[in-house]
Amino acid sequence: MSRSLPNILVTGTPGTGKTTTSEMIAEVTGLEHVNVGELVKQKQLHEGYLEEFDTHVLDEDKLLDELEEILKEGGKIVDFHTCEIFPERWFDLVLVLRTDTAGLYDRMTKRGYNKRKIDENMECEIMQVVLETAHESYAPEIVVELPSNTIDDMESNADRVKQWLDAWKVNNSK
Ligand code: DAT
Repeated sequence: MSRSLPNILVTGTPGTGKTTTSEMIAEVTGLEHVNVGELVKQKQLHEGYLEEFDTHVLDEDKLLDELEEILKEGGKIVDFHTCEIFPERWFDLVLVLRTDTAGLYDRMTKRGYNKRKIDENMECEIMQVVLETAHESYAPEIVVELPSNTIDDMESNADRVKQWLDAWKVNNSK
């Protein structure tokens, strides 16, 4: 797919900082943040809510159709905890945010997640599930693991993306 601006996927276990980081990247790069979790709720791209897991059951077909339209012109930062459902061709860069367990536990407790959800997400982060899934789903050279423990980390991650974008523009200018 040829785009005048790249699309970036920001993924990671819930609580690792996808939304906050995506907003900061949007601020420094001018790219547009697409919060997939919010989009799913707003546009009802789900088949209902599962109380037990405190989550919506995705309607993947609907979600992919909606996102295909949004992403086709490029310039989007897509923020979602699941990364394997998207076509590989959509993204030019895939960032996997990582947070140390103590910090992640605190963030999820502050959010009021139930114990089950906290345990699941802690295990997900410890077992590097999202990182491994990203490596299985995308070309190795576009997958980048980034620490997201502190505000400094977040700022330096956003700066890195800005530099990457500047290089992308040079390499893709006609
Ligand atoms: P996610 O979108 O991955 O679920 P979030 O962006 O909503 O995560 O962040 C969850 C909470 O953690 C929020 O209160 C902001 C805080 N946070 C996120 N990234 C951080 C970082 N790198 N340093 C400190 N706090 C961070």
